[in-house]
Amino acid sequence: MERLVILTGAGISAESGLGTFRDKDGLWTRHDLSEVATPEGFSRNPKRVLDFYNARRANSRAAAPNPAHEALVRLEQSYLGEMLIVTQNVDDLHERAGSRNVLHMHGTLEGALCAACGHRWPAPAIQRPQDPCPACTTAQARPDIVWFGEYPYHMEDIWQALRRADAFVAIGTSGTVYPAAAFAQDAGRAGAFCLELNAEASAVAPDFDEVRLGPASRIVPDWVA
Ligand code: BJW
Repeated sequence: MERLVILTGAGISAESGLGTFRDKDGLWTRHDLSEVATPEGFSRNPKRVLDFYNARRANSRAAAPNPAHEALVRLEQSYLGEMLIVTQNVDDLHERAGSRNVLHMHGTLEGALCAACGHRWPAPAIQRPQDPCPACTTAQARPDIVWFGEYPYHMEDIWQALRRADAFVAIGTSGTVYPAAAFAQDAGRAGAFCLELNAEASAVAPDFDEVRLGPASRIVPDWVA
């Protein structure tokens, strides 16, 4: 049975109107990542971090899947082998398009996490610093997002899938954030054919067997067809 692992990044949701991080006008050009995407930034100023993610959650809820998300649903429905989507994205556009087998390695905007006891629950539209944890009642509710310096989710399952993959495809990711930036090397070393689909060649393009450039809404449906 053929096994396919697809890694997606912010570029696949760009044409749904959700900003990327490192492109011109990307989120990290307007926000200091050490203040909004680290546990230390959250300790210093929880309100600033919650405001940042409340706005991101509202944008995500207002967005709709685009033809690239939809093409991956068609692929999953017709694929005769095993297909896994590993996304770095914290939006839920893959699920809302209809994809079934999706792992969110950097967490999700739709989740809340207690920084004190680790309990998880569905995030309200607006998270506030005084929100109590439903389990331990302390007021340290944060978004269920993996920040810099934190260990991403599902890593054992992801590495196992990469080791067993016949093909690995990365879509719309700059290849600058680890461990995801090393996935093409990991999969290639295990024998997978590696394909990059991106607007511009990523920082790790030499790790791929083939690179196809263009907007995700065009090149992903073209690849799936
Ligand atoms: C289009 C397009 C269109 C545009 N069509 N394409 C070496 C080894 C291991 C770790 C490290 C290491 N060196 C440093 C580290 C630590 C750190 C790290 O990587 N730092 C780098 C900056 C150097 N990593 C971590 O801390 C991670 N944890 C960790 O490493 O734990 C220890 C560990 C070690 C070894 C194994 C396992 C674990 C955690 C990283 C957490 C990242 N968190 C963020 C923010 C939270 C989520 C959120 O708020 O949304 O996640 S950062 C941000 O970057 C976000 C993204 O998921 C992530 C990746 O960004 P992405 O998706 O690639 O977006 P962009 O903007 O960079 O690129 C967009 C791409 O789309 C571009 O290529 C465009 O061309 C393209 N594009 N429009 C197609 N229309």
